[in-house]
Order: sequence, then C-alpha cells, then structure tokens
Amino acid sequence: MSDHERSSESESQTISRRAAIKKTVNAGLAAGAVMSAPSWVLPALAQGEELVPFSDMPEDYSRPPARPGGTHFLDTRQISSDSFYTDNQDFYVVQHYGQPELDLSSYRLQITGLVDNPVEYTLADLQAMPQFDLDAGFECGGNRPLGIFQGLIGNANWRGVRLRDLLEAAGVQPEGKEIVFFGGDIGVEEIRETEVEQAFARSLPVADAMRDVNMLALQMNGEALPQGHGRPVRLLVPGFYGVANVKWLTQIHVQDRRYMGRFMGRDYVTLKKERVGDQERWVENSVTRINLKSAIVRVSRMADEFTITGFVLNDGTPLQSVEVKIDDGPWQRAEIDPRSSQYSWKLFSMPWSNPDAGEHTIVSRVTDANGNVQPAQSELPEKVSRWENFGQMPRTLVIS
Ligand SMILES: Nc1nc2c(c(=O)[nH]1)N[C@H]1C(S)=C(S)[C@@H](COP(=O)(O)O)O[C@H]1N2
Ligand SMILES: [Mo]
Repeated sequence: MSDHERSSESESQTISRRAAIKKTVNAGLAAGAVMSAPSWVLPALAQGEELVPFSDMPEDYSRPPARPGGTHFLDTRQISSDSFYTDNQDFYVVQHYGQPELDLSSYRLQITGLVDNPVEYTLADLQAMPQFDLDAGFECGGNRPLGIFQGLIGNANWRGVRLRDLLEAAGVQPEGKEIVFFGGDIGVEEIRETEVEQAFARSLPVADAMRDVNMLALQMNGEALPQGHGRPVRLLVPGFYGVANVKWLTQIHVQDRRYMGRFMGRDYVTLKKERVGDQERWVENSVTRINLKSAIVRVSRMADEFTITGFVLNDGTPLQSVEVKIDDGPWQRAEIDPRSSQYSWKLFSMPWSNPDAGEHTIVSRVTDANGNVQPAQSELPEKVSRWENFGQMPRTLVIS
C-alpha cells in the first residue's frame, strides 16, 4: 500500500480496522490461553521469580538515572506484565535543542498560513475543548538493540484535543497541502555555511494530519503533560515514530509545499536500497510510520518455568501473530497482552519449560493481518543510515 493510499483511507475503514484488531488480539489471546496460563496476572517479579541475565548484555549493565532536562531510556528488562503503561518518570526522553520552559499563563498555540480563520488559543482555551483519550506507544526512529537494548520506547495513555477539530475550525484552504508543527525549542543550525535559528519542526500531508486519532495531548497517564514530554501541549501521531510527536507545540502552519527542515529533510532520513519500478535505487525517506517490529526484552525464571517477554510496535495495522523461536526449534506462538489496542505497544509472553542447561539463542517475529512478516536482519534491504531498526533481534542467554 502506498503512503498516499494509506493516508486517504476513509473513516469507516479506520473503524473497521480498529474492530478487526480487537478481534485479532482476542483471537491471539484465546489461542495462547489454551497453551499456557495467562502470565498477565502475575506481579512484575513474583516471589521466587528472578530475571535471567542475557549473555549479549554486559554483566554490569545499567543505564544512567533520569536527569531533569536530559535524555532518558528504559531498562527494557523491567518491561513486565505490570508495566503496560510506562511510568511518566521512566518514559524515554529525547530532544534535540534542549527542553524549553514555556510560561503557561502566556502560552499560545497559533494556527497560521492557508486557513480561513487564523487563530490563537490559550492553554485554558484548549483545556475547555472536548477531549478524547488514547493508548499509544512509540519508539525513537533511532532506537536500536545494541548498547541501549531498545530503551528509546514507551507506552502511555494520552488525553487531549483532536487535531482535526482545530484544523476544521481553522478551515484549511484547498491550496493547503502540508501542515507544519513547530516546537518552542530553538537551536542554531549551520545550513550552507550560514548559522540560522531553527525551531524543532515536523510536517504531515493534510490527509495524514486529518486522521481522527491525531491528538494535541495535554495529559499523559492522567497527569498534566510533564516538562520533559512537551509541557503544556504536544502533538501525538499514533502509529508514527516518536519524531512526529512534536513537543512544546506553539504553532501549526498550513502551506502549499513540502516542509524541508532538518527533521524532515536532512535528519531522521533513512537511506536504503530499494526497487523503484524495475530499477534498483538508493532511496532517502523521512522517518514516518513505525515499521512492523517485535523484540524480546526479558526472560524471567520461577524454578524450572521460564517466561520470555517482549514488545511489538507498528503503524496500527492489526496483528496476526507473534512467534518465538528457541535455537533451531520451530516458531511457537506467543500470547499477546489483552490490554493491547490499535496504537498501544503489544506486550507478548511465552512460557519456556525446563530448558536444557547451556547457551540458547531466542528470537521473536511478528506477522500482521496483511501477511507482512518481520524480516530477519539478513532479509532487510541494504541500509546505511541508523534510523528504522526493525529486523528480527536474536538474544542470547545461558541457562545454568
Ligand atoms: N519540540 C520537540 N519535539 C520533539 C523532539 C524535539 O527535539 N523537539 N524530539 C522528537 C523525537 S526525535 C522523539 S523520539 C520524541 C521523544 O518523545 P518523548 O521524549 O516524549 O519520549 O519527541 C519528538 N518531539
Ligand atoms: Mo527520536
């Protein structure tokens, strides 16, 4: 499906897709439930349960503590049945120009450009509008297995105003093609040997911006949006990599051409070899929808019963299955957390009884309802940029 076809998908298709994922996830649960006791009712580490170290991780692995104003990543071994929602204090934090402190009483969100009614909202205006809430998980487009073990990831319940309501009130003119979202954070960029001030910004084509799930989020897990996550307002584009979710949002601008700023045109741009018609070409694309991805992050042990846990992220397409392979064994179906919804992360688990002592390699793969299978690293196209790491990720551990 091309991006264009995806973005012009009608409301009714969106709704039926959402109904479909409910069914698919429930079906996955029913199938898994026959094979194993549901693990989701267990606390993070039950009494007598212990984490089994991965041998692909340094023995003294630890991540730096969260610092106000800094970046932060999850220790993904701590993702368990208890952590469907990532704590606000532990949700990963990434920004490129530092964290601006916006004054809430003078805060304004402007809507400008090719609109019938340019407008400025105060925070109180936004808070007084109808709100909706949605579970959404996402990862940084630069998330990776090595070093940080997939830590640039999180899942939360978000609450805020529907972006489409604001765009409709503003009245996007027919010449408006692209919607640009500016943050209040400003950095200096050297472009063509000239130093210029730039705000962090990302853009969406009008059709993508009009999706009914896009939110101007004011709350995260029931609290006012924390400073590190964009206080007081951030854009949330469910199903997209984190870079789309502009924090400290101050301006929405409608224009008749592509926005080419650093984070659309130069950075967060993946370079890979692809077939274009019957030609093989090196293609650059900006990081947008989350590729179909699963990864194992945790193995726990209770006597001789082991549990393998991992996560799935994608663009919201319903899933068919998540499977785990141990050494050269068959792919075995894992159980998907029934709390999963279309844009949340989907945690999965699989019991592993009485493994043999010695080193083992375990790997997961996810298949979506359209039959797309998460590829092995060796099946991925040649790629030279560090964005969009979604191939299968084998992990190793030693059972003693
Ligand atoms: N204003 C602003 N928004 C931003 C960024 C930024 O640098 N400035 N970084 C983006 C990137 S690259 C990511 S991965 C996500 C991280 O969101 P989080 O810190 O809430 O997890 O924010 C996005 N939104
Ligand atoms: Mo990112």
